[in-house]
Amino acid sequence: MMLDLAALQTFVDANRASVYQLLHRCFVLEKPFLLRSELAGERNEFIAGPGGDTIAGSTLDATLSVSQEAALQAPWFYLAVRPSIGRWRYLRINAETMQLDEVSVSQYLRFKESLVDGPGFGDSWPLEIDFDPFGHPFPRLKEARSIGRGVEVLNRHLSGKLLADAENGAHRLVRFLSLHTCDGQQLMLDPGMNEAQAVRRAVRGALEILSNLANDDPFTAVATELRGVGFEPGWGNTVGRARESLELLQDLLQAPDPDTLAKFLARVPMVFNVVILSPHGYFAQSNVMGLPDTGGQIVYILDQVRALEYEIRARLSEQGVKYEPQILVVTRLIPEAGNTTCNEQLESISGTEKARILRVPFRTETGEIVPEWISRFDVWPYIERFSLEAEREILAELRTRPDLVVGNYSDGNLAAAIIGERLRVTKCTIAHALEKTKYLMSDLYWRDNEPQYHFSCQFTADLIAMNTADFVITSTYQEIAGTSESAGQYESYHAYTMPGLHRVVDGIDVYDPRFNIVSPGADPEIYFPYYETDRRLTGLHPELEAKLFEAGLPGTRGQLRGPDKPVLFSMARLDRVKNLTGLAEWFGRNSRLRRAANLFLVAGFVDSEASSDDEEIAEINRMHELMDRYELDGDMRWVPHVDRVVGSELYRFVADRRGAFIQPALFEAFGLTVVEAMVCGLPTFATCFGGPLEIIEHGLSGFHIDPNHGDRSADLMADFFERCASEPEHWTTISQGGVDRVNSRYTWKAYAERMMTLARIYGFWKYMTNLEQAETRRYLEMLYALQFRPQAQAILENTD
Ligand code: UDP
Ligand code: LCN
Repeated sequence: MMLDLAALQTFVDANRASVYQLLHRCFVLEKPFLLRSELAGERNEFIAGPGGDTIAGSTLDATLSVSQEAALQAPWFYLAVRPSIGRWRYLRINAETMQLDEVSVSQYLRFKESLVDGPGFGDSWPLEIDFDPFGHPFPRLKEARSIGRGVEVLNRHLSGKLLADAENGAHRLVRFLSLHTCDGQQLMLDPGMNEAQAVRRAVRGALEILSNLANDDPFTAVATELRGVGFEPGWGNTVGRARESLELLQDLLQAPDPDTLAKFLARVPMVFNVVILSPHGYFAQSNVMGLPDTGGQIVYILDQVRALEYEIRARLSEQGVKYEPQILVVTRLIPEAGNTTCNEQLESISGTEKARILRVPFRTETGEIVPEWISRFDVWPYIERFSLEAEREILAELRTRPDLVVGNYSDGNLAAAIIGERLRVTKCTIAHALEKTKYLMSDLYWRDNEPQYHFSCQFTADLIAMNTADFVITSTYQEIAGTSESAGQYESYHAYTMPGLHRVVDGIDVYDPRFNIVSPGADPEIYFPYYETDRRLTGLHPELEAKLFEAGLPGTRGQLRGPDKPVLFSMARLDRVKNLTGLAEWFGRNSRLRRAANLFLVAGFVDSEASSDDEEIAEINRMHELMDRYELDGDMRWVPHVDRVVGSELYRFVADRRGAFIQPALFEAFGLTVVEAMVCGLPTFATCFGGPLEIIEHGLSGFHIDPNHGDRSADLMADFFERCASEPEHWTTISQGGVDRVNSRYTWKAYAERMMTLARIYGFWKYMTNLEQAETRRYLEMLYALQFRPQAQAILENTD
């Protein structure tokens, strides 16, 4: 939408009475802030009343419809307007004078601060964080539809520049090719060959040598002869591949274009060793699922490692380089680790040749090892020391520098920023779930949450990590830039204020080409459709039968009265945001759904004594209350968390009974259970807030539900079960739709190929553009030292 201020002012002037009434209606609510939905509610009611038709369809109405927030205190009415994805403008209207102005982001945030802290406060001079003046090394994307495809835009733009600077560009490309070594062996080009003209000649010579041989002859047959003209191994494992690679270089040295460049870089051996950081939670391969802070991120990383190792090894083999890639997942060593392996320093990762988990402890200021698990919200005082110790351990373990450092979640991303900067390697961050958007106004009212959540540290760490990364991987588009109606998770870091701490006026730009969507998948060895009967884990069926139906099974609650009914299944950690208690309530209230299906929950613990997590304990107690209140024991079964192999067969076991999966979260960043259930052929209902909005095509491969309208969602599920009872093929259509959707869009194979492409291309451009952003680095260091570190330190001081 175009925002035309002059037209808006003209409309306001011509309709002063109606506009005043509308503003007045909002003022009398006596709320300092109105969210988009609240603003829409007020607008709708006003429009339905007398005088409302003057506003309906007007330019003011259009502006209100794209406003994300209003901040108000009579006579001032401020609006945060989002005319299109990732673009923001700020307006204010004075209800006495009816004067309308555009204000800067800084003024808008200052007004918000004054509403939180009282008049006068907003006039003080807080730290304003602004990344805009540093200039951008890479061009910004122009179109919202390009967001999340940064690498393509970047590659196109920079290849153009390389072409424009022909001889110098070619020269740098040649230098780049002579940088590659592996295990002390020179690869690609002899470092003595640093003139583009000489390389052009040599390529011609090399192609002539190769022309006498068959395509599938091994490269080793010509290795000595090629070395004589300056070419080292790495061009291909066969004569045919080496020829193709040399021809691509020949084309690039003549006229670089983005496609040829991407194809050529895919052939250059650049990534051998990868470090993946994930400090918090219990990181291990078994007995950890369902423990606090231990969920999808662990599953994601373990699957990612297997896929990446396979991909890197396959590439190196095609490139003719004999090297076993090393991937290290670096996490926290927890001495008091219960029945997990989190107290072991090293653990090999199953399904890989050489990948391993390396555990490094958290230490106190005096160097003692912290023995117990620590919530992800309390890790901040330990991360710096952890990172420095991890860096030493990584170098000792790999016996070389990694080529890529990948951070996960806010703490891992900060550690990756610290280690990656010190080692000067390509850095990638993966948020998994940014806490900022999970809690309403978590920035503005940060002080209320500080004792429990320490967002002052977390959001600052996020800003530092995002701005340090060479590239950012997200699972979905909406994670970056939301939808036309709602802002994205990353977008929420663009401008916000934490009164008394800092005011961010340009924290991150979603049009930055660093952002790339690379969606995860579900391990095909574990998650496959229910109808692949040969692969089914039938040995587990008696156990699953007992989980669902056995009376009095210890640690469970509920005994299903109608065991033949289809099962509505949900499985998640028992966090508040997962909303399993909300689901129990919708189910309890909806007699049609209760008649049509039984509810089966796999979540946390049934016995609150077994949990050490406050939020989980509160949810356990609430679940019991709801089961009592709605007398759910005959229609609902609740069992504690299970491991993922059991979980996978459960999806299929429920599919055998023509059931469905429901993911009712208030917000879900991605939602691995959603793709797992779908690819197992279990029709899936999932929240419309977050990743599932993109994963599922409503009505084709599953259904979206709105967790804020539980009754409506329960009706939708009841409709589905009733329809399937009379029309069984409806179940099969949705089930197959889910399988097809995941297979076409969410696979680890595609993930690994794409991630390695990104690592190569960003690594290449980092070198080619000589991207030493010294000013930004210094600014980030200052933010770290002057703001993050004291806030982190304060956590320890406040708990002493
Ligand atoms: N999971 C599991 N057992 C449980 C609960 C969950 O194995 O009792 C697994 C589930 O199969 C999925 C992951 O934990 O692989 C949860 O990931 P998701 O992205 O759905 O949510 P997160 O926990 O990361 O918020
Ligand atoms: C964290 C979450 O909350 C989930 O939505 C994701 O699926 C998971 O991480 C893996 O990225």
